[in-house]
Amino acid sequence: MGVESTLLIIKPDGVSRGLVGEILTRVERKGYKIDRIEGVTIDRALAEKHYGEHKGKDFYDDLIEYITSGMSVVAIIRGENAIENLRFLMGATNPLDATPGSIRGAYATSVTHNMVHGSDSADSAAREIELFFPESGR
Ligand code: IDP
Ligand code: MG
Repeated sequence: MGVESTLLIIKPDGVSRGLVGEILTRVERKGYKIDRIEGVTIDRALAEKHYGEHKGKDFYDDLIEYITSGMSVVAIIRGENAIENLRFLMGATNPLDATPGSIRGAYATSVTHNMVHGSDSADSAAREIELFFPESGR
Protein backbone atom coordinates (compact mmCIF):
# COMPACT_ATOMS: atom_id res chain seq x y z
CA MET A 1 0.00 0.00 0.00
CA GLY A 2 1.03 3.61 -0.42
CA VAL A 3 3.57 4.54 -3.07
CA GLU A 4 5.30 1.39 -4.27
CA SER A 5 7.82 0.32 -6.90
CA THR A 6 7.29 -2.85 -8.90
CA LEU A 7 9.06 -4.66 -11.74
CA LEU A 8 7.35 -4.80 -15.12
CA ILE A 9 8.62 -7.07 -17.86
CA ILE A 10 7.27 -6.87 -21.39
CA LYS A 11 8.17 -10.39 -22.49
CA PRO A 12 9.77 -11.18 -25.88
CA ASP A 13 6.46 -11.68 -27.71
CA GLY A 14 5.30 -8.24 -26.59
CA VAL A 15 8.47 -6.68 -28.00
CA SER A 16 8.50 -8.68 -31.25
CA ARG A 17 4.81 -7.93 -31.89
CA GLY A 18 5.43 -4.21 -31.47
CA LEU A 19 3.25 -3.78 -28.39
CA VAL A 20 5.77 -2.00 -26.13
CA GLY A 21 4.22 1.43 -26.70
CA GLU A 22 0.70 0.12 -26.24
CA ILE A 23 1.54 -1.53 -22.92
CA LEU A 24 3.54 1.42 -21.56
CA THR A 25 0.73 3.78 -22.59
CA ARG A 26 -1.74 1.81 -20.49
CA VAL A 27 0.63 1.87 -17.50
CA GLU A 28 1.26 5.61 -17.84
CA ARG A 29 -2.41 6.46 -18.40
CA LYS A 30 -3.30 4.62 -15.22
CA GLY A 31 -1.07 7.14 -13.44
CA TYR A 32 2.26 5.36 -13.02
CA LYS A 33 5.77 6.64 -13.57
CA ILE A 34 8.56 4.81 -15.34
CA ASP A 35 11.57 5.15 -13.02
CA ARG A 36 13.97 2.97 -15.02
CA ILE A 37 13.59 1.15 -18.31
CA GLU A 38 15.78 -0.87 -20.62
CA GLY A 39 15.71 -3.44 -23.37
CA VAL A 40 17.54 -6.63 -22.48
CA THR A 41 17.77 -10.17 -23.76
CA ILE A 42 17.45 -12.08 -20.48
CA ASP A 43 20.07 -14.82 -20.25
CA ARG A 44 19.49 -18.26 -18.79
CA ALA A 45 21.16 -17.51 -15.42
CA LEU A 46 19.02 -14.42 -14.86
CA ALA A 47 15.86 -16.20 -16.01
CA GLU A 48 16.49 -19.07 -13.58
CA LYS A 49 16.96 -16.63 -10.69
CA HIS A 50 13.88 -14.63 -11.61
CA TYR A 51 11.67 -17.72 -11.99
CA GLY A 52 13.32 -19.84 -9.27
CA GLU A 53 9.98 -20.41 -7.50
CA HIS A 54 8.73 -22.36 -10.56
CA LYS A 55 11.71 -24.75 -10.89
CA GLY A 56 10.47 -28.33 -11.17
CA LYS A 57 7.01 -27.41 -12.51
CA ASP A 58 5.98 -28.93 -15.84
CA PHE A 59 6.00 -25.56 -17.63
CA TYR A 60 9.40 -24.47 -16.26
CA ASP A 61 11.56 -25.41 -19.27
CA ASP A 62 9.15 -23.76 -21.72
CA LEU A 63 9.04 -20.68 -19.51
CA ILE A 64 12.84 -20.30 -19.45
CA GLU A 65 13.00 -20.92 -23.21
CA TYR A 66 10.32 -18.28 -23.82
CA ILE A 67 11.69 -15.53 -21.57
CA THR A 68 15.22 -15.91 -23.04
CA SER A 69 14.01 -16.13 -26.67
CA GLY A 70 14.51 -12.46 -27.59
CA MET A 71 14.59 -8.94 -26.27
CA SER A 72 12.39 -8.02 -23.33
CA VAL A 73 11.72 -4.57 -21.94
CA VAL A 74 12.19 -4.36 -18.17
CA ALA A 75 11.08 -1.36 -16.12
CA ILE A 76 10.70 -0.13 -12.58
CA ILE A 77 7.18 1.29 -12.27
CA ARG A 78 6.28 3.54 -9.34
CA GLY A 79 3.07 4.90 -7.88
CA GLU A 80 0.14 4.34 -5.56
CA ASN A 81 -0.46 0.62 -4.94
CA ALA A 82 1.68 -0.13 -7.99
CA ILE A 83 2.22 -3.82 -7.23
CA GLU A 84 -1.41 -4.90 -7.04
CA ASN A 85 -2.69 -2.41 -9.60
CA LEU A 86 -0.17 -3.37 -12.26
CA ARG A 87 -1.18 -7.01 -11.96
CA PHE A 88 -4.81 -5.91 -12.25
CA LEU A 89 -3.98 -4.04 -15.48
CA MET A 90 -2.25 -7.19 -16.77
CA GLY A 91 -5.13 -9.55 -16.02
CA ALA A 92 -5.08 -13.18 -14.96
CA THR A 93 -2.02 -15.38 -15.71
CA ASN A 94 -4.06 -17.39 -18.23
CA PRO A 95 -5.33 -14.99 -20.93
CA LEU A 96 -8.47 -17.15 -21.20
CA ASP A 97 -9.33 -16.05 -17.66
CA ALA A 98 -8.23 -12.43 -18.14
CA THR A 99 -10.90 -9.80 -18.78
CA PRO A 100 -10.83 -8.41 -22.35
CA GLY A 101 -9.94 -4.94 -21.07
CA SER A 102 -6.72 -6.18 -19.48
CA ILE A 103 -3.36 -6.39 -21.25
CA ARG A 104 -3.34 -10.20 -21.32
CA GLY A 105 -7.06 -10.35 -22.11
CA ALA A 106 -6.64 -7.97 -25.02
CA TYR A 107 -3.39 -9.18 -26.58
CA ALA A 108 -2.22 -12.58 -25.32
CA THR A 109 -3.37 -15.95 -26.60
CA SER A 110 -1.84 -18.57 -24.30
CA VAL A 111 -0.73 -18.97 -20.70
CA THR A 112 2.77 -19.77 -21.94
CA HIS A 113 3.00 -16.60 -24.04
CA ASN A 114 1.21 -14.16 -21.81
CA MET A 115 3.10 -10.98 -22.75
CA VAL A 116 3.86 -9.36 -19.41
CA HIS A 117 5.22 -9.93 -15.91
CA GLY A 118 4.51 -7.93 -12.76
CA SER A 119 5.88 -8.53 -9.27
CA ASP A 120 3.31 -10.25 -7.05
CA SER A 121 4.23 -8.85 -3.59
CA ALA A 122 6.42 -6.29 -1.87
CA ASP A 123 9.05 -8.96 -1.21
CA SER A 124 9.01 -10.10 -4.85
CA ALA A 125 9.21 -6.51 -6.07
CA ALA A 126 12.28 -5.78 -3.93
CA ARG A 127 13.96 -9.02 -4.99
CA GLU A 128 13.18 -8.60 -8.70
CA ILE A 129 14.17 -4.92 -8.84
CA GLU A 130 17.50 -5.82 -7.22
CA LEU A 131 17.95 -8.64 -9.75
CA PHE A 132 17.34 -6.52 -12.85
CA PHE A 133 18.56 -3.12 -11.61
CA PRO A 134 21.22 -3.92 -8.97
CA GLU A 135 22.47 -0.33 -9.00
CA SER A 136 19.01 1.12 -8.24
CA GLY A 137 19.95 1.58 -4.59
CA ARG A 138 16.98 0.14 -2.77
P1 IDP B 1 2.21 -14.59 -13.13
O1 IDP B 1 3.13 -14.24 -14.29
O2 IDP B 1 0.79 -14.18 -13.39
O3 IDP B 1 2.73 -14.11 -11.81
P2 IDP B 1 3.09 -17.26 -12.35
O4 IDP B 1 2.22 -18.31 -11.74
O5 IDP B 1 4.10 -16.61 -11.47
O6 IDP B 1 2.14 -16.19 -13.08
O7 IDP B 1 3.83 -17.97 -13.57
C1 IDP B 1 4.94 -17.35 -14.19
C2 IDP B 1 4.81 -17.49 -15.69
O8 IDP B 1 4.91 -18.89 -16.04
C3 IDP B 1 3.48 -17.05 -16.27
O9 IDP B 1 3.42 -15.66 -16.50
C4 IDP B 1 3.42 -17.85 -17.55
O10 IDP B 1 4.27 -17.25 -18.56
C5 IDP B 1 4.05 -19.18 -17.13
N1 IDP B 1 3.04 -20.13 -16.66
C6 IDP B 1 2.38 -20.14 -15.48
N2 IDP B 1 1.52 -21.17 -15.37
C7 IDP B 1 1.63 -21.84 -16.54
C8 IDP B 1 0.99 -23.04 -17.05
O11 IDP B 1 0.15 -23.65 -16.41
N3 IDP B 1 1.37 -23.43 -18.31
C9 IDP B 1 2.31 -22.75 -19.05
N4 IDP B 1 2.93 -21.64 -18.60
C10 IDP B 1 2.60 -21.18 -17.37
MG1 MG C 1 4.46 -14.68 -10.79
